[in-house]
Amino acid sequence: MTLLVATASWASDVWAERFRAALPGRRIVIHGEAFDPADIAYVAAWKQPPGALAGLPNLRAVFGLGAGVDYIMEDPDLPGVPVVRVIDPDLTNRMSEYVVLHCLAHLRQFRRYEAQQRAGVWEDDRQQPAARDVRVGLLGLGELGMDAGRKLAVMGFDVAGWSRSAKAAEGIRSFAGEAELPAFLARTDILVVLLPLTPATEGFVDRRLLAGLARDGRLGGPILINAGRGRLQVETDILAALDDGTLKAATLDVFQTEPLPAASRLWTHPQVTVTPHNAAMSDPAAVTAHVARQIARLEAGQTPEGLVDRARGY
Ligand code: NDP
Ligand code: OXD
Repeated sequence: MTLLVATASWASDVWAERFRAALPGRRIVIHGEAFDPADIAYVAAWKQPPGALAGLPNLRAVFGLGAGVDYIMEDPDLPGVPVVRVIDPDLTNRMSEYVVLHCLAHLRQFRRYEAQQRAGVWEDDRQQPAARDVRVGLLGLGELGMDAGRKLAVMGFDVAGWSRSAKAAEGIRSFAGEAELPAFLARTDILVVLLPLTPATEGFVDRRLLAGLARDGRLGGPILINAGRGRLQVETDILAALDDGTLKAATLDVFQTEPLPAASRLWTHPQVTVTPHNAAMSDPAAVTAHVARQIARLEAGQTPEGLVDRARGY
């Protein structure tokens, strides 16, 4: 039962070595090497090269090497086998670190004081709100949104989340479905986007959605943090919203085109923080161990953890 590592953008050899350690006795091959397609039972993919999923007659499952699997679901060669994504505490913790860091950075005006230090300015307006005064809204209350929400609540933020189905979580107010979206947005000072990219969510973060955010908050205007996927957002709308004050600031980890093109105004906009799609890195040791556990479950006739619902696309 051979596993094929197929990634166009991550170091295939590093992942193959980790898979050899996590799956002793299995053959691990890399896309581009010579192998018999009939031997491949599993593919481990991150942004796989075109055609990597085609012509594998004995394929049993495709494993995404991250939490989001949009690039697998959009692959025209994806056969009708189970698709399994990463659900792992290591990745979840990393995302929560990112979300809490950037919510606190906006709350505590980190960039303002950094600029003041560079200019040698000692100035404090004595207007610093507390976390309890700031309403964070998580757009997507799944594995990552829920953990980040709990940790934000521990910091004192007033936390709510929006998802397809209603949730019961202590310290997080749940909003669900289209009907409750306007009320959710209207009580949100910091919007944290942690939706998956699907046909239903593409372009969701647009001008209309941003215009629905709270105007009466303590941060001087609403703030956007997107750590989900770039194609959830309409970047021209975000820039227009920043320019006309609909948005006060944005922290973006993901972009419609990655790497973010040099000509994008997001690089230089004074109210934008850019990070290079690394809010929650996939750690090879943690992720290969997760894949090995799910292969054991599949081969024991059990449902793997992280099985993607093909109809919903996440
Ligand atoms: P989950 O599938 O666990 O959660 C997704 C959430 O989005 C769920 O709450 C789901 O609702 C909600 N949702 C999905 N579609 C809709 C819709 N049409 N309307 C309303 N709610 C919707 O995913 P994770 O939390 O594990 O991951 C979220 C995303 O984060 C990933 O798909 C990936 O794109 C991104 N990511 C980014 C990383 C980075 O480094 N920047 C790292 C890891 C992930 P419900 O609960 O009702 O199903
Ligand atoms: C993921 C990512 O989906 O890193 O895990 O973007």
